[in-house]
Amino acid sequence: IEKPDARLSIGFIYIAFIALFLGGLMGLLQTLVRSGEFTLPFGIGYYQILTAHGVLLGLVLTTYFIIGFQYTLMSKSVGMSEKQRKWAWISFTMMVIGTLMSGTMILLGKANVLYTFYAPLQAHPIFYIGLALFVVGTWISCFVNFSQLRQWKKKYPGEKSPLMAFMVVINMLIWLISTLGVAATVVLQYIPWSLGMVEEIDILVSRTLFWYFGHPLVYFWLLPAYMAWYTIIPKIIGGKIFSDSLARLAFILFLLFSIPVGFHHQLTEPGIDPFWKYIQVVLTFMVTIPSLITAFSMFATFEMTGRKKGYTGLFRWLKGLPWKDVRFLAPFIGMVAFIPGGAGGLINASNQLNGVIHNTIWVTGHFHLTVATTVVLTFFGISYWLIPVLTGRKLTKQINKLGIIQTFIWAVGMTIMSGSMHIEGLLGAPRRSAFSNYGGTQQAQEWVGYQIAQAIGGSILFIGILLMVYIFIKLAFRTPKGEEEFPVAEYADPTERTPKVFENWRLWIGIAAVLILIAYTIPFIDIIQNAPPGSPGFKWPIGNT
Ligand code: HAS
Repeated sequence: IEKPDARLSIGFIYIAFIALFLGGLMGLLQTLVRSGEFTLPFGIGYYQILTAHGVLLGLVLTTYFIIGFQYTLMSKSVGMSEKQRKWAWISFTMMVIGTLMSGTMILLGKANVLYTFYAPLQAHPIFYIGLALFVVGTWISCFVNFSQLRQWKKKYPGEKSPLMAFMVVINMLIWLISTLGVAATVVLQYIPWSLGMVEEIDILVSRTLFWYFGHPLVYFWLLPAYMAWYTIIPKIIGGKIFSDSLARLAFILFLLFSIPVGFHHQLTEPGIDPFWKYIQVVLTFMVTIPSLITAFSMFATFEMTGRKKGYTGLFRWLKGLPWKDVRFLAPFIGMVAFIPGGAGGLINASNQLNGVIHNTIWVTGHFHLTVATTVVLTFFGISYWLIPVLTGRKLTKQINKLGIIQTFIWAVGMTIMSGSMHIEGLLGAPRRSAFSNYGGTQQAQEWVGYQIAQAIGGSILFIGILLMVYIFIKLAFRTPKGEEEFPVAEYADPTERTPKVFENWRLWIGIAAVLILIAYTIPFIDIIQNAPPGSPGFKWPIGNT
């Protein structure tokens, strides 16, 4: 890709790795505090570091890595004009200013509101204003990506868009549609409330608007990993893309079903009619289908590649995969983690089982498998070739070896930490709480061993983070100059005809909008109209004054 495009992407990736280091440090401190063996110095609060950990890793690392990576995919597949690049830098600048504003408030202890930041927790207005600026910055990137594909389409009328660009546009559509919810709650509820312009805030409205965004957010994290699985991994293993149509279908299903499902985070909340929770749970099970399609496609690609290399038998073809290549190994371990991670998601989404795990540390275990292993290990896997491509360097054998060690450290640390979180959650331990012996109750005694295991897992993971940051510095500034391969896979069947309807954007955006309206309109009106008398009312600027 062109040098100015590389500079843009690496700008985003730098911020992502700074966030990885700082956020990882906060994570280490947090598991140590929860073990009961360590107290934070200088009056630093538990919720201050928990917020910093969640925001830095869940929001900053992910968003910056994703947008930077997606720009690279767009530059490679459809190109970027001067004007688009200028707007992309404007987007970057706004995001950075917003991040610095919100981040400063967190560090000052004036925004101890966790990464989900919904009411009744309240932060300093600058935290919310920074957040709004950050979101608007990301919207500019959405429109830059849309215009990149539109420009390509104009140049090649009637041709099928490149798969990478198609996937990026879907992901940015999900982001754009879902962040409308979070922007609404920040601008209409939190900013006026935190500035003291209104005294009250409707908590259920704020949580509903948050989760309207919060669930699609997890797919915004996941889809770039899927982009790499579908379009890059086949090339790395010496294979080909199993099916273009199936890949596009999976992404379209995410666009349709990832948004109207936020209620599965609110199953225990009063004030939402159970019928609408039921509808959204059904839609949640629909959104697992594209992941099952992806699992099928990956297995198919792996098996076809192994057999092509001459390996036979039921599973002997696994031997044909390049286990010593970290560009494959790290994402592969991520895929394996998604088998229990996804199964945990199905448990969470089932109403009765949700009653067992909700607000326990099981949920924290779930998302450390999904986002912190499946997604993050794939992002690490991408970094081994992406950073040298962007900085004009080579991935050396030594870094490859260190990468393999890093992957194992991550897998071991996460198995210990996430595994003990799952079990401790089933024993009833709450999430998001500092260490307590709960008045010496018998039940809390049972949790202690698991909390120590989490501190051990967390410490191993921190070593993994330090090693990854070292690898990043090597790849960005130290390894020998050269041309690293940008792996782009070909199709197994180049004559495959992808249905034209897959590129009918109006149709898919229209269906997505209809599904959102069905899932949210009536319950939202209910929420606003039926606030019980005396409950903190939603008074301004919309609501039942
Ligand atoms: Fe989740 C809570 C349901 C997926 C992240 N989730 C969370 C939270 C986060 C999160 C951050 O229904 C906590 C939010 C908070 O702070 O409160 N989740 C699901 C469901 C799925 C799911 C149904 N989650 C994810 C992904 C995430 C993520 C992905 C991040 C990236 N989640 C929930 C629910 C809650 C929840 C409830 C609320 C709980 C509560 O009460 O608070 C599904 O999308 C999962 C579908 C996935 C599969 C797996 C497919 C497997 C694949 C791997 C194939 C492997 C291969 C390797 C090819 C069905 C694709 C080959 C291997 C060999 C061995 C050869």
